[in-house]
Amino acid sequence: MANLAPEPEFQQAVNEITVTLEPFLAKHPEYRKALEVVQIPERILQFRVTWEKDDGSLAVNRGYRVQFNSALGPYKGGLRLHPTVNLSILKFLGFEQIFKNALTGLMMGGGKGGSDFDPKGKTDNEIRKFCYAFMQELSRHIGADTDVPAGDIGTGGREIGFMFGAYKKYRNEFVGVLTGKGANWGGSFIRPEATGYGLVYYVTEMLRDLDSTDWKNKRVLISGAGNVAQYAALKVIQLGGIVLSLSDSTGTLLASDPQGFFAADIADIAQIKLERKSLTAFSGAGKYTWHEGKRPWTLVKEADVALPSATQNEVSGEEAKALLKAGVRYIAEGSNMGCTQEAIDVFEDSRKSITSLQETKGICYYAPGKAANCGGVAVSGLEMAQNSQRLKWTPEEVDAKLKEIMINCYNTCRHTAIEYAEGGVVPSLVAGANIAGFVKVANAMKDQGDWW
Ligand code: NDP
Ligand code: 8G0
Repeated sequence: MANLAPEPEFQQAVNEITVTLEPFLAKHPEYRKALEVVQIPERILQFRVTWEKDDGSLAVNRGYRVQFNSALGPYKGGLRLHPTVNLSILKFLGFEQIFKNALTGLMMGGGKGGSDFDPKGKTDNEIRKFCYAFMQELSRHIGADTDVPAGDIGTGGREIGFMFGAYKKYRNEFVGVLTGKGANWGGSFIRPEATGYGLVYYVTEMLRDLDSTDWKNKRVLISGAGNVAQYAALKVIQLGGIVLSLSDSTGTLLASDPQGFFAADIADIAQIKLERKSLTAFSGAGKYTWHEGKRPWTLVKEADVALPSATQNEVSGEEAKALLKAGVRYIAEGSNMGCTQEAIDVFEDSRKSITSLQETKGICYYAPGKAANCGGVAVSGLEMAQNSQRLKWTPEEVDAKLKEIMINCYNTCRHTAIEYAEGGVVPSLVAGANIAGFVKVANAMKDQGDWW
């Protein structure tokens, strides 16, 4: 084994795949070669980004694009702008993206990129200068049929607009090279909503399957207050559920009202986040309590569903136990790798412990991000399809396609788990997602001569 720099997040993602693939690999040992090959990115780009601050001084950041796998289509995945960005994080995100994109059923490869640039405390003018400088280099390496980036943490519609404008100037092409574009200049309807809505559609299938129930009066803990969390919360409310919490990197807001969060308050929070401010800037008129520096998972005595939607490793093993104790029966990741391996073990052990569907009390049914949050990239795939045809589908058409993709994804995870993963009355969605995504990609790689 080569002596490589430690990459803890990437190693965590590879380990999870390796362990959950084992039942499949035991039956089909020839695929072990594919697992070895698929772990190495096809290409990694690293570059310098210098940009000018408002006071005229120079700032410099690291820019990256991990072009991980193109067996199923052009590299596809977001751009993260956050001070914690490094190659371990982008490799884990790019690796997960390969299998997630396969699970959408659309033709997209996997990639991820970004920069250690911190949008907080920057002016809109500085953000624009950074985006142009970042795209000056990235524009040489991407293209509508090569690599199609999008937003992610710290990169929303405003940043995608600046990056698209920069690409167009540097390359003199108006093409679908980025997704998450404005709805009036090439973007798809429902792309902003897609990840949060898709997450809720996925959990709808879990609720139906395990308990023949729906969202009505379900008490839902949500972390994060960004794109994914906001739209997940709005969809839960629309379907009759009760949103108990939202959070950010500074703390958690808990609803004091039995009705939970109000949609109008989520709109106010969206505006605060657009201005890159902390949730402490939200007044809430006495309807909420603030828990400084806390995550939501240990703050309530009872809940039914948990939707981590902020960042990786945001649920620890101890917090997973607290969720089980609070009666949480469903956990689905809006964030990528939202749960630590210890947390996944707690949920998966609870699933394995039962022997009949009559005694499912006390289990927590877990859905991994690469399945539950694939709605975002799926609608990005639909945006690419619309761009290629130079036409536009209605919001209703896109929403219907998103729903169908999430239902198919759930069924694929479930059926693959039943076919390959170790028994258990309730299937392992994490094993099902990993096996189904991997087999699809590995087969395409074999056909294309990537392994033999
Ligand atoms: P946003 O930037 O819109 O929001 C991120 C939210 O998470 C903010 O509330 C932010 O808090 C919080 N957060 C970010 N980093 C940390 C951290 N290190 N510790 C605590 N809180 C943190 O991002 P998105 O909503 O787009 O993304 C959220 C997650 O969902 C990410 O894991 C992303 O990869 C994943 N995802 C996103 C998709 C999309 O379409 N956008 C698709 C699929 C997955 P603060 O405001 O204080 O920084
Ligand atoms: O649309 C995308 O390619 C995209 C953007 C942000 C995050 C993700 C993801 O699936 O994690 C995809």
